Amino acid sequence: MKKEFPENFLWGSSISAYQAEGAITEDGKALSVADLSTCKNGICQNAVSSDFYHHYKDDIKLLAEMGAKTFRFSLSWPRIMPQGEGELNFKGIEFYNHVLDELEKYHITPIVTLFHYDLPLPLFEKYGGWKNRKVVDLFLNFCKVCFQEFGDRIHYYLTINEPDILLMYGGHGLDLGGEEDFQKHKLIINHHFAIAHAKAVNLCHEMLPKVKIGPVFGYVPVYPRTSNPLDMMAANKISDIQNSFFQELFLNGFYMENVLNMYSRKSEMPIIIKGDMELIKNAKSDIIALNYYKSDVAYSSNTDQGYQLIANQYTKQTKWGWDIDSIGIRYMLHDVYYRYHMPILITENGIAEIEEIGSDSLVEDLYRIDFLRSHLLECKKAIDDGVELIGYCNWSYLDLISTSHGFEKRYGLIYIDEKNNNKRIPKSSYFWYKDIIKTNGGKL
Ligand code: BGP
Repeated sequence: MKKEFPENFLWGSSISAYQAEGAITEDGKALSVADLSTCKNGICQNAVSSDFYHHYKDDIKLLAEMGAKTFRFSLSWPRIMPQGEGELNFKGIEFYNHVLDELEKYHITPIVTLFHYDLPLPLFEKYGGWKNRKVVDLFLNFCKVCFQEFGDRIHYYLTINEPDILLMYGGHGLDLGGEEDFQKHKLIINHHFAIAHAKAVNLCHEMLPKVKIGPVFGYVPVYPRTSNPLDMMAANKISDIQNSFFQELFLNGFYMENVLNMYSRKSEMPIIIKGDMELIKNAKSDIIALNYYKSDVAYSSNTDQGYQLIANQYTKQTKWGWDIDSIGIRYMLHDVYYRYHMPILITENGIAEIEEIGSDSLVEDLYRIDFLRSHLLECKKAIDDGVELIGYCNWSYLDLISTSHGFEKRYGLIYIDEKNNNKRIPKSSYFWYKDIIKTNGGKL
């Protein structure tokens, strides 16, 4: 018999603090490095962003009306601890307690990321950011405060959002010291992420034994262009670099030497102190969170070493050149589940467009419905194949600041009309998703 979505499947939607909250210097919050990186040509859209900080009650009400079972958001370190260390900002803590109150009111399970790119700026100014091992301990202090303050009101914690994408593409304030500095230190930064992750997992298990915690990867499947064995090797190599390297490190405490070698010309090697690898290996995550947007195609430029990416002739692309590949999500689920055998949460999946409200005050985002439907159908097939997928959150719940293109690149189920006091306008996809949740995927 075909397996369906389980009855307690966590249907939900996702945002992150710096991309949605706004209020970047309000009620005691300090700036984060991410706040600076999204300011372009002097325009800081993130100062207001989707203004979730002031609209959270209405937003969560709409979320409940959609039937959501879960909400994935992140805690802003500089809102809770403005200097990144030392004094707490009680207004910040109060804000997240209010968010949790609203979620509890509607029986919505919180899934919370502890670090979604927004390192407090003072920690960059004082210590140079994540390249300094001291920041690992400061992050752990921040986690301790969160575990103390919010405890098991939060059912799932995620440690660091997409260390893989951060390392591969930089930005998000990691490069405030300049591109060269980032390239040089990227493996050191990544090692610090892995230690920070492991310590947060252990601390969570110690302080909150009932709560689940795990990493978040941004997984990009890589296909070979042809059946030429060299193309397959090229695809494997790129997948090792952008996927396996991180999963093996964070989940198994193992460094893939082929990838380290590849970096060795441009980057310093990670500084591994005695006990580090045991620490990472022994910190057992409970869940794996995966973000999925697209796949890539690789080919070999005819030597065993050279490899490149090329457009996929079988898929369409988004305006921003990302391959739209629903089967890729099933490929990812199989690959990760049958390698690590742990429950999986999809914490991001979605498509962006440049959108405006129609004259009838509607946003008919049929392409988003197509995208979400086709991806969810593949998730269902993966469940039928035995993958333990326990939840799915689309990216994003609200229109918010894209990491690369500000408000121009919209992902939300809800349109934010920034010209009209940030009015919330549910798009067609909101109502479609509501029906899907109501029927537990039956209407896909
Ligand atoms: C992921 C990030 C999100 C989100 C998404 C879309 O990597 O976790 O924060 O922004 O990508 O990317 P973009 O905003 O660049 O389109």
